[in-house]
Amino acid sequence: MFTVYSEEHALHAGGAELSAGVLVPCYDAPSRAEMILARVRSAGLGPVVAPEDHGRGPIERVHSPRFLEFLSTAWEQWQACGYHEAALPSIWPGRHLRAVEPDNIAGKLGYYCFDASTPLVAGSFRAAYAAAQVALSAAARLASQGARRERAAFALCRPPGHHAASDLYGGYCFLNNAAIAAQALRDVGAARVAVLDVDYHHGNGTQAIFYDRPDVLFLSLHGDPRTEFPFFLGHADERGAGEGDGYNVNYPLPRGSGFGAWSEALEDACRRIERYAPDALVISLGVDSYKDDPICSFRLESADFTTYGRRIAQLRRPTLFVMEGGYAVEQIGINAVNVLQGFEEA
Ligand code: OKP
Ligand code: ZN
Repeated sequence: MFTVYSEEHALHAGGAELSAGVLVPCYDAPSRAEMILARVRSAGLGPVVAPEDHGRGPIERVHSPRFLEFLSTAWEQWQACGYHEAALPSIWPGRHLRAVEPDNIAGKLGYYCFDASTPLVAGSFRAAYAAAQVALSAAARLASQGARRERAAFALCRPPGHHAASDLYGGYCFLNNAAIAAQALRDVGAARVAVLDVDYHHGNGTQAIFYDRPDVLFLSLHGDPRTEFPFFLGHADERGAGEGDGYNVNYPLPRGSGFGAWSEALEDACRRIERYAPDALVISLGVDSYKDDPICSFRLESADFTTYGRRIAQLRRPTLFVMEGGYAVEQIGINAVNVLQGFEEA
């Protein structure tokens, strides 16, 4: 399987996130991507290539121009106020307030960012832009005609993307790599695309982006938002809206769920994907469902990742794997590559 990887992910680093009332080193550290890359190489998964630059056009198909303008200039605005530490919001337009975009950067951060775990530093936008290009370049491999066409590709993205909506970032995510790739696949001729999100956390951004559309089916297995981040989306009764009614499927699972409950939900998701018969499948591949993940509670073993990779392959669709979360850094490469190897051996 082809892997697309950009070293520019490392430009997003050095921040701290607010956790349990204190600033702690970011869980989304550059070492995550480096560990996955090392495993891709040592396992002999296949060639590793750098992304091509597809420009801002395909990103603008998903994210609003104002949001992109904000993200690409936020660091300069922050610095102009005399701040040197990573930019984090500390106020939000919560209930009973008015979500009108302020002029001041401190207000803008709360307007465009939904949590205090996503620091923005000098290189954050460039890293996020590179991750989007990684996803687009991997998607292009599935869509290309002739000898370059692949059955599957791995977009080794960092920072992740599935929490980012059209004009909102957070949850370590700035640009929604999986959504940008899914839209790009639509734009080159796929009539229907399914996005299956297996990250521990609900893919609230991806859900929001495609919520009213029947041409992109979104399915997500995740920790129940009643107890798990991102708390404010991901319930089972969110089924899509308008023409998109019936094309959003959530599987909230209780804290501490093991592979039994998890793979039952996956089986239901796979049957729905089969019925939908998409022209392409995008997997939001978070491996934070692993038993030793420091911020998650599911109990998957490393071997379970191979097992479910095999099941995804049985869908027999052109498949794009887009890296999302996973914070047990020592095991992250093994778990991610196990999914890809399981897929390849099926
Ligand atoms: C991103 B992805 C822990 C708080 C965690 C953010 C979690 C983001 C997960 N101190 N808050 O879905 O893996
Ligand atoms: Zn996650």
